[in-house]
Amino acid sequence: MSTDNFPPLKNDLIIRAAKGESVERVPIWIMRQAGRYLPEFREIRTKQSFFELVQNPQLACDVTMMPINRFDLDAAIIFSDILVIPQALGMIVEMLPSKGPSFPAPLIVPADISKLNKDCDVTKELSYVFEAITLTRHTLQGKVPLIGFSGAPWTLMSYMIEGGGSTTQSKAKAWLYKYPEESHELLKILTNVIIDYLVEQVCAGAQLLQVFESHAGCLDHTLFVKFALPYIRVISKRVRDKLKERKVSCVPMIIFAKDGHYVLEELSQSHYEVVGIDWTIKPTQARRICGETMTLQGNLDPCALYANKEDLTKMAKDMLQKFGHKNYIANLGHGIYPDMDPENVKHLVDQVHKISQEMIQKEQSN
Ligand code: 1CP
Repeated sequence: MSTDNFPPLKNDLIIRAAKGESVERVPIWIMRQAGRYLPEFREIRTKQSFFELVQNPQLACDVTMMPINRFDLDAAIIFSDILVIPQALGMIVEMLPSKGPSFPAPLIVPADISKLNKDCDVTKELSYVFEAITLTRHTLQGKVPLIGFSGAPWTLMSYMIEGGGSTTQSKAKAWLYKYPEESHELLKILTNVIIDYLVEQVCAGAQLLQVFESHAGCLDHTLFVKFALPYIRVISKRVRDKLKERKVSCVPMIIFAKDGHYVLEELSQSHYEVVGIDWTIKPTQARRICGETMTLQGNLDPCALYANKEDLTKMAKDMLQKFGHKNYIANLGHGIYPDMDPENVKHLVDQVHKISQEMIQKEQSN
């Protein structure tokens, strides 16, 4: 499938917001918008395993389109997972029902790094993601932009050592204290793969990129500045340089460090167009730290979707007033949960549009 005849983009609100340009209404998308809260996703999952969906470009495209067909969202995000990178490096990752991702053979000691296929050919190993992106760009017919993504190095390293989800990340953190040099070696391997992966996603048709540092909350400022931030910065710089070399236009990049309230200032100076804000951060504080000209994304508590519609409307309005409609992309402060009502997602999306449009019109008439 060709990458040089994509249909023209009809809704570029999120791209304009990311670049700090004016918008008629605030764009909104929802982290984990394609997933288990949708009955059509649960239906397809009765027939296919999670990674069968991810690895089949047509099915990954179909799942990506599910929330787009239902709601007036302003972006699609390619259906995949951050753990495809450890898979490309040769690790086995299984998705266990009610447990989530699991690595039967995690990294235990630094010598295990040598088992990784560190010179893996990303173009080949993850070709199914790039095919899914190209197919989805055509299927979207320019309705909304398509977001590509990757996990950040520290978050991927912690999964590879913990072997799955963990509340403390203590095994992975032990590496940072016991084996700092080898930790840097692993983080560098991941960074190189992530850079190639993001560049290829843009070449395949991704129109924005989000980097997920989901495990920022387990680090302190010193560890984050030493083991996470330098790699986050190298990624944004090298992705831009490599795209330039390939004569491909760069796309806006979003950094989302969950629970990274203690490094917001550093993140806002890391050459990403957008900083994602989790729900624990006061919007006014995020604005003060990151500055008025930085585009912020977030940060409604995902559990607000359990509220009744009237309260949800009030919370959407409050969020818009606090962030302001300029330099802003509405989203949850983390991913949506499986037991949430799709009707409330629709309500939130529509209310963000309605309220922000009124705010903008009112300001223009003054
Ligand atoms: O059983 C199932 O059907 C699997 C559920 C599921 C889904 C739908 C997982 C397992 N991943 C996904 C898709 C996914 N993962 C997307 C799709 C696009 C969309 O947003 O709609 C994205 C962007 C991700 C990214 C992802 N995977 C992150 C970063 C975002 C975040 O939540 O911080 C993380 C940490 C993962 C790992 C992962 N994959 C799946 C689960 C349950 C988890 C989290 C496990 C844990 O550590 O608690």
